[in-house]
Amino acid sequence: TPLPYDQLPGDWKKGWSSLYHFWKKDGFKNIHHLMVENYQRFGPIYRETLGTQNSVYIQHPEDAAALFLVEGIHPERLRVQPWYEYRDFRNKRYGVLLKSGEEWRCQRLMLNREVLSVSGMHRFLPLLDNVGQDFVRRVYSQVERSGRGKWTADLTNELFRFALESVSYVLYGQRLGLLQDYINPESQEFIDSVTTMFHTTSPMLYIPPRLLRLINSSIWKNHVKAWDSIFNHADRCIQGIYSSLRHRSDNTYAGVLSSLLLQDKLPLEDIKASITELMAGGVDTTAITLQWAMYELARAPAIQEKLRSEILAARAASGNDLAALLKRIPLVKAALKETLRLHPVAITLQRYTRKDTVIRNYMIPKGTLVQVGLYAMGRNPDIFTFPERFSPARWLGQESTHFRGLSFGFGPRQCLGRRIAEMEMQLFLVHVLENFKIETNRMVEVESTFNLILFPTRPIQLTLSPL
Ligand code: HEM
Ligand code: 2DC
Repeated sequence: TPLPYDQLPGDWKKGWSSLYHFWKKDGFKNIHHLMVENYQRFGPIYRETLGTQNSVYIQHPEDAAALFLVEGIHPERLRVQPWYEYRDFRNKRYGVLLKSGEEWRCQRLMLNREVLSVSGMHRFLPLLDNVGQDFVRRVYSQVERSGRGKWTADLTNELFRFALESVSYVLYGQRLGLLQDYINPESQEFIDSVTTMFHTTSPMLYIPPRLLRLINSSIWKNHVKAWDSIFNHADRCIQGIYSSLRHRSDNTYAGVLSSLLLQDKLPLEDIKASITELMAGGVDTTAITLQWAMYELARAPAIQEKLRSEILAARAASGNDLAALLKRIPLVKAALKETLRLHPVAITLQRYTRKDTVIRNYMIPKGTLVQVGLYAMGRNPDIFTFPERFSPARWLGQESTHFRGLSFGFGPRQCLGRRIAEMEMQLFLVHVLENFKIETNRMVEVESTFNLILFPTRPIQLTLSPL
């Protein structure tokens, strides 16, 4: 018989003192490292209470499988309270990110058809290819300008611009022009606001935002300011498309938003809410992942060369047929999975259990928040052999991959932007590796810090030289 819930390992009885210790250890920034420590102390399953938030933590693939087996058809994640609080404060609709129940499911299924399905994907492939080509063009012009035959820089903001250009093109069917020298200051403000929004969210995970709102603390004020700017900019983009829709005569694909408006099945305010979430969700996530991918490939030149030969062969065999090209680059796809294993965007996946569930022989009551420690899983030597090694081939060989590639989540509530992200990142690597060698100072190790998603602790200098 399973052991009772109260016998789970962990310091869960000391809710508030845990929060205090957490704060003293600078846990807000290091939550992912503290999780690795906790697993070493308590084992593969433990319970923790931080302030008022009680969760069970797991990290083994088979335990994750057991959790997702009981997620039901309306799965729910941990509620990121400040995001709800902002929308309530400004009287805005929730998009699919924040909705729950039947309304979530219904709208999510509509959106899946546009952005997650295979047919949806084929429609935006050429758009993302175009943006990838423009990035390459921009690098060549920077190389030229440097007068040194190569370009060395912290590419963070360049990649933010690339990512926003990509996702906007898919959503609105129009280019923002962010890969030129002069860019619209509003777009830069949008980029900066998304980063600020993430940074100001993490401290509010454990301190009720309602309280911070009452005392008008600066963290809450900056959070509101960031969302205001995100919503204003998205609104202007949406309005532009909305008013030009009547003048459209041809029926070529004009992006996700037009397609949703023309179908006329979702309320306009709901479309706006979800499009805004997609636009904001499409910047830091892929930009940071691409930065890590280039960092890892720069530190492993032999692997970089293998990817390049794979790409050149795929190009030779498929020419400009993008779908055919993408079928021939398994190692590039594996390199992105491997990047996300070591540098996940989301440090955990979370679900509320829908019924009493046995995990690791403990009885977990219905309604418990269970978190899968993705960062810890990715670096656990019992789960991945030589986890510190960047080795894309591990995804293609004998090693088990069962419930190990969870970077985009799982099941009906998995990442809605997954296909956009994957296509965007694959095509980016295809174009960059076809044209440039990526290098970095291999002595410099970069760690990550938690600001809701994981960011590099310091700027990463990369050098791109034409082949
Ligand atoms: C949700 C990861 C890029 C939009 C999620 C979740 C994860 C994730 C782990 C939670 C899934 C779950 O609970 O099972 C990533 C990673 C990305 C990425 C690793 C890139 C490397 C994007 C992009 C967009 C996006 C580009 C928008 C275009 C969303 C949205 C949700 C979500 C809207 C919420 C879906 C829902 O609740 O129904 N993402 N994401 N993500 N992501 Fe992403
Ligand atoms: C953060 O303890 C740590 O994809 C918390 O594109 C648990 C948690 C809950 C939800 C996760 C969040 C973490 C990380 C960021 C995620 C988010 C769900 C969606 C969001 C993973 C792990 C993200 C980045 C979306 C954001 C869209 C937004 C900008 C509108």
